[in-house]
Amino acid sequence: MTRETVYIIDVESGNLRSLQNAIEHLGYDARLIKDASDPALASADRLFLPGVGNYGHFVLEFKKRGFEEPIRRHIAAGKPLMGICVGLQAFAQGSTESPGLSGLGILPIDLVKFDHNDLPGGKSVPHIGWNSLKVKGPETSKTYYSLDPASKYYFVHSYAAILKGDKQKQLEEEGWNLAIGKYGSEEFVAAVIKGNLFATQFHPEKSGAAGLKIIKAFLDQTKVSILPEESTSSSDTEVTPTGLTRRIIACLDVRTNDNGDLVVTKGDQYDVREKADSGDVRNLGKPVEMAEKYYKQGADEVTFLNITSFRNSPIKDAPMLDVLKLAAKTVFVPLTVGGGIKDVVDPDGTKVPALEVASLYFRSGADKVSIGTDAVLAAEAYFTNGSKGTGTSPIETISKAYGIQAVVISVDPKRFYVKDASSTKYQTIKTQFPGPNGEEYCYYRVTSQGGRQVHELGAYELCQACEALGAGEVLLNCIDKDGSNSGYDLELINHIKEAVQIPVIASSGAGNPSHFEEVFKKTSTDAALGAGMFHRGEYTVHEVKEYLRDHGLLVRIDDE
Ligand code: 1PR
Repeated sequence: MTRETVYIIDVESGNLRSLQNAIEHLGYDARLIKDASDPALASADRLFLPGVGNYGHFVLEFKKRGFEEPIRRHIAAGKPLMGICVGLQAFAQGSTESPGLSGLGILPIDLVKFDHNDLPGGKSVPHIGWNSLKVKGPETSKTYYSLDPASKYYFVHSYAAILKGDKQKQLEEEGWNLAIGKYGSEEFVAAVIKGNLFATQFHPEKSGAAGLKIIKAFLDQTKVSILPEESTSSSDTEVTPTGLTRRIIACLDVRTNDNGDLVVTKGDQYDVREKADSGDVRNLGKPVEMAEKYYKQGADEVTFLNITSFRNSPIKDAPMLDVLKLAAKTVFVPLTVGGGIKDVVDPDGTKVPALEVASLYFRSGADKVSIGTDAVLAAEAYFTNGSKGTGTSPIETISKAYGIQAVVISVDPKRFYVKDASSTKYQTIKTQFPGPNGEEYCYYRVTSQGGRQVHELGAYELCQACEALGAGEVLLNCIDKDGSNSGYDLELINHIKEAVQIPVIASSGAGNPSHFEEVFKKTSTDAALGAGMFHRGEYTVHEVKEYLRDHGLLVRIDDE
């Protein structure tokens, strides 16, 4: 049977591969339209307009490629169009992210940045994670393409169509059906529908089974009605201050073993070789299969770290590109890839800038790239340069092109004890776990090259520098805790949460579900990552989530 083709407007903004994969998974063909000269643009019936990253970059590129008039004609002709994320934002009038630049002005609202000071103790911006939405408006006759307020959807954005004053009423009076999201106390447009125009601020292609249902409903043009009464019922046990669920990430450390096979491995304090017998690299399974397994178990994100990339990974051979491409076909939650995101030189001498390396990963299905060694180098250069960026570091170049939400820094700190706070220029903490000589203070020195090189720089200062340079999230490992199964370093996590406003992912030390409960209850971490306990089969992600739910924490449990 021939499959029907639908079209995706390609403004070269982030990961379009995943949307294409989701559409194909649902039984349709998806083709990209790169500019207005493509005849398919006029003849297409259903169009997708996805976008991530910087508003100004997206809108300018959209207009430069000649899409504005054809898209207006498509909408005026009553043909279906679905915008996603910045693809929704483009319909607004403008955004404080890019002052002076007009959007399409179809949706009469301006976008503004979420307010970090909205909650006591601060609210992380960007808004990253799984949140719910509510459907407003008259109880009947509304059509919502399977939007379900009992489900959770994946959001990643700093700016939003925030509903202030009587804006919601005004939009509804103008015929916009709204699904409303809430981040802290700020209510914003999570999805809109008016006639043939449908747009979501969240990423349905990254929202597991619940998101796939929405894409399917749009593809099939089945506008299922949901009554607000049905929708509000929820078995959630906790109301988090932000509205976000407790995000659980499965992490796969990947490298080639001594036989040359790409395997998932796991270290103890970063040592990945077996202690006994052979001393081989520990082989815990195949990366793509394991990613798929964790997706099915309900992981909210999957992270791949190519842990030996620093040794030299000519871009042509980058084995992780194939891992990403394959994983993105079946894993419909966000994928992060790290290791080797830096300026590289191919064997033939061709220089490949980090931005291009990252672009290859985004085009292969990654949503975020994670930068380790180069983040340390960039932070050192930042301080040498009088607390200013050089404009050339990978953090800066990638976040400028793809948005800060696409750039994670992976921090590999080691605890370092000092006699008192004045014996170092770095920010210290008074620890509950004194050092070998009774030292009551410590800070965390950062390392690079997988812990091999220790730098005279504090993790607190590193994170602040990287946030200033344009990083959007911190993956906070801890070498002392890695593989220990003894729980997270709670002091480190609280220390870094104080340093930055961007989200922090707690990593290293998870050994059982109670460690996840502890890190969410005793710190303000935005997410928690586990590796060894999942890989060794001791617990599934689903078991961790059930445990958290049974202990009163809000988690996403996908219904498929
Ligand atoms: O420096 O930009 O090329 O990136 C290299 C990446 O590889 C960095 O993100 C660095 O953290 C990672 N890496 C390098 N060497 C190792 C190693 O283990 N020998 N792994 C390594 C880091 C740490 C965590 C781990 C948690 C949870 N892995 O991601 O998964 O500690 O483990 P647990 O739950 O079992 O305790 P660049």
